Amino acid sequence: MLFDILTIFPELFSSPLQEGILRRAIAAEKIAVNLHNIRDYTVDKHNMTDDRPFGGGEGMVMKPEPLTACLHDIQGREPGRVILLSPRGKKYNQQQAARLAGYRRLVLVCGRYEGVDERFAKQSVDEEISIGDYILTGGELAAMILIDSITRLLPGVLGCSGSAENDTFSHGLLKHPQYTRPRDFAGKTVPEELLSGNHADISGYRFVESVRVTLERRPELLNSVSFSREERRRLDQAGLLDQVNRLKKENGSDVKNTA
Ligand code: 9D3
Repeated sequence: MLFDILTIFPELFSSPLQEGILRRAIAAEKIAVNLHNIRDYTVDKHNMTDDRPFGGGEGMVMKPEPLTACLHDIQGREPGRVILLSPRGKKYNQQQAARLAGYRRLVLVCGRYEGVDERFAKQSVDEEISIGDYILTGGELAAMILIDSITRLLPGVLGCSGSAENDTFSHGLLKHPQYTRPRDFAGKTVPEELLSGNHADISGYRFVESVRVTLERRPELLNSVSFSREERRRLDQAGLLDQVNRLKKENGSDVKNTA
């Protein structure tokens, strides 16, 4: 998969791409990341990438010509999906990461200042994406988050196969807590169920703890989850079933329980 990044700060991308899984994905040619400095495509003698907004107001707007010239220069026979990172975009999630992982080439346009000229967005951008409801200083870190979340979904990128599948959001619950050695850490011990070696007990314990943490931190996720008879029995035993049922009733859950 090929990522092209249009930015006025290409250096921002260097260290995140030089460590860990992304570094290995690049070395193994699972992905390539080409950085393009928008300033190299400016048309005036001061190399201006931004200008004042028509109609007045705060801040600056990115000029359309350098962005268009940069796109024109790089696109060639495989233009790629052009994505503008923008606080006005559609909110990003795991489902969108999976969708974008299906493209062969993504062109990520990083805005700065108050945004880009709307004529560039209309003419050249396929979709606008926001990574969430908080304010960044520009699109670069958002683009990096797309690269990171998409790359780990590509075949052969994660060493241990299936570890992408086996994550939070694939079951719709938050993950259960994890423990490793030592068995006693500063007087705090590991839950007995995990030491039992009994796989039914271990998975039952983990299931209950997943529901417990989801109820506490992300109760809205439970609306999209359905529980089997056996799961409801486990939740009842842990004293969580009434709470789960009440929540689903209140919110008119999307999903009915099975069996
Ligand atoms: C005063 C209105 N602001 C919009 C909320 C202006 C503004 C703030 C921050 C315009 C651009 C930016 C820079 N942000 C991004 O480029 C950005 C972003 C973000 O701020 N939050 C979440 N996702 C993204 S993707 C790109």
